[in-house]
Amino acid sequence: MTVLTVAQATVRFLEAQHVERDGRETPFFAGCWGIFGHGNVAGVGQALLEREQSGDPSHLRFFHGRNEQAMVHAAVAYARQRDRLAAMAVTASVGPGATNMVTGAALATINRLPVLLLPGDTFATRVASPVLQELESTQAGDVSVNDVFRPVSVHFDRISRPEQLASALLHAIRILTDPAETGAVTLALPQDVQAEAFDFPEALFAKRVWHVARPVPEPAALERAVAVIRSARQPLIVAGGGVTYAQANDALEAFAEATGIPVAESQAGKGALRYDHSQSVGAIGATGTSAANALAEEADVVIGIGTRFSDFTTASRTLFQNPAVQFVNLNVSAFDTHKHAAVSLVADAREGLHALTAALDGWAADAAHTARAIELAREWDAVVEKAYAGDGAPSVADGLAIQSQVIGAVNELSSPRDVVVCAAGSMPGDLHKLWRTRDRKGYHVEYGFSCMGYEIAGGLGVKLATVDEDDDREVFVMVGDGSYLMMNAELVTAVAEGIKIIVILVQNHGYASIGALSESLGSQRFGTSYRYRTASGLDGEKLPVDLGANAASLGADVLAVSGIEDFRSAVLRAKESTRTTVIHVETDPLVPAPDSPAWWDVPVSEVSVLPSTQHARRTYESHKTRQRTHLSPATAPTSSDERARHDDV
Ligand SMILES: Cc1ncc(C[n+]2csc(CCOP(=O)(O)OP(=O)(O)O)c2C)c(N)n1
Ligand SMILES: [Mg+2]
Repeated sequence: MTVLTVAQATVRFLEAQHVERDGRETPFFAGCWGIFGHGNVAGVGQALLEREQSGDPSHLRFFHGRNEQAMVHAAVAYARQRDRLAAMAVTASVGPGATNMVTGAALATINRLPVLLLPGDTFATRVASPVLQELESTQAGDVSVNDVFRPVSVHFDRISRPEQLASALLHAIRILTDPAETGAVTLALPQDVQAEAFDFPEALFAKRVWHVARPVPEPAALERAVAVIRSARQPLIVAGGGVTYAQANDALEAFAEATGIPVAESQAGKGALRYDHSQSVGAIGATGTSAANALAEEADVVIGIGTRFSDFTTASRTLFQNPAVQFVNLNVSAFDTHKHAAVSLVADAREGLHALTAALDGWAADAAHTARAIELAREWDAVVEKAYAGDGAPSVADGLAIQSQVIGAVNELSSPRDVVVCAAGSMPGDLHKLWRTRDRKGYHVEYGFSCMGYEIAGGLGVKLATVDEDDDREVFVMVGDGSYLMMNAELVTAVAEGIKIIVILVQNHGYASIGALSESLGSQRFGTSYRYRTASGLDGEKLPVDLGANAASLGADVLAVSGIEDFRSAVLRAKESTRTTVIHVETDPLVPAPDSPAWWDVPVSEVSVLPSTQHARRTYESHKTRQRTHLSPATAPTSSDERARHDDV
């Protein structure tokens, strides 16, 4: 037996966890982020210190973040870059330190990315209640602020007795390492229990290897899927993040080439296939390419692979307009395979693709269909070329760059394996349709939660992962001024850790994204730009904010540029540097990227005194008529069957 505190036991246990997939074994926990307060300083904090001073090279590394939410972002980005085969823990104090992590927890769970959250909790004994930062609930004696983690965690537990720890830890790691279940796992640790000693069985700390499953498809399910695919005349693949997490990119390419089926990509799936593969039709949905969206409109069979089919991917269910469309969904989670009444193929993406390729041997989509897809993709690439060059854009205010030129310059000046990181604002949509992804890990846009403030912290997590894997990639963080203002403090952490990221800070004095959305919905860009208040509202001059000076004050190198040529040389200088560098560039918020011929459902007021809103409501109602339910159960057709399916409305 080993006498340790609950916190010491937790840290020792985390150090001993490993994962194995495809015969490759690695430690699962790459470190623990933390900010200390009275709820964790003498518990988890002491345990981390003790291990750091032990001289043991396998001790759990400690990373000191500046904001709890940002620490979770960094941890989640790390796990994504490592294809979920490694993760991080995050410790926070009681009260605000803990609740600051809630947004990060939701982001992790929605994006299906593992993170272990260890919020401090108030005394289990309650001897001195209420302690500083304790919520006193008249409704229940056993509630603390940490109960808000329950809906946003895939698993929540509170360790109120040391005896509970062993089974709770094992359960936590099982879920974190299960591709079908993973997300945020929260173990709330009351401050007194963290410091309490207990005689733990030694076996708890033995090296443990968790085998990350690659479930194979059930033969009957495979047969059903194959029958539907064989009946297809205009099939389309929608690749999601699951393709990359399963490292199924080569299997996808082989499947696409064997069958001639074009491949479209969701945000998380971008990079599933290189942009210059002839069958890659790029982004799909509300921010999709004209190629992917035209094929989606006509598709009779849609093969979703590792995708959640979010509203951005389906253009709020207006994208797939063929009345006979049916879906075949390959996913490791049955929760996703059943969406759109699909034929369900529960399996690891790589295993599933291998099985489909073998079972469809000798079958291919109509050659004319593949040829059309290739032609449509070429047409879109010409649009990208023009957008990168700024051709055909409306006239731009003096000296300002256009966002699509900025994206083009970063794409052209970065190496194929470099990583672009983004999360919210107008850039995720522009990147989705315009970024030329040349490597399966080259595109990291968090668009499950699209959380403003993820960018810099996420970039730091990605870069840490590349350093740990000895994988020489530059990380380009694309961040708008709005997101930057929300959360920039991890620049300090990047400087402290000597971790280099390149931050492209796009200043357009407010929200280009929500501004354009607001205008399209009849709300006249109200409250979307950063201006002085005047008698008529927030419509005065631009504010004298200098975000470059702000970044410099945090210890980053800053290159303030004007115009696109200046920007290009700054990117080259930033690449040469070994230090975290922020390139501050001003762009014109009123010049949009090439349009996506797709809609996004954002409801407009049904009644209003404003003519702009009344007009937008009429447009909204006409779009609503195109929304589909996709409820008809998928069935393989009989030979003479020209099925009329009745999905609509
Ligand atoms: C935390 C959070 N709050 C609000 C939103 C809604 N939202 C999405 S984009 C955006 C504006 C982003 O502004 P900026 O970073 O400057 O990017 P731009 O739109 O100018 O490209 C807002 C408020 C969000 N996604 N996340
Ligand atoms: Mg902005």
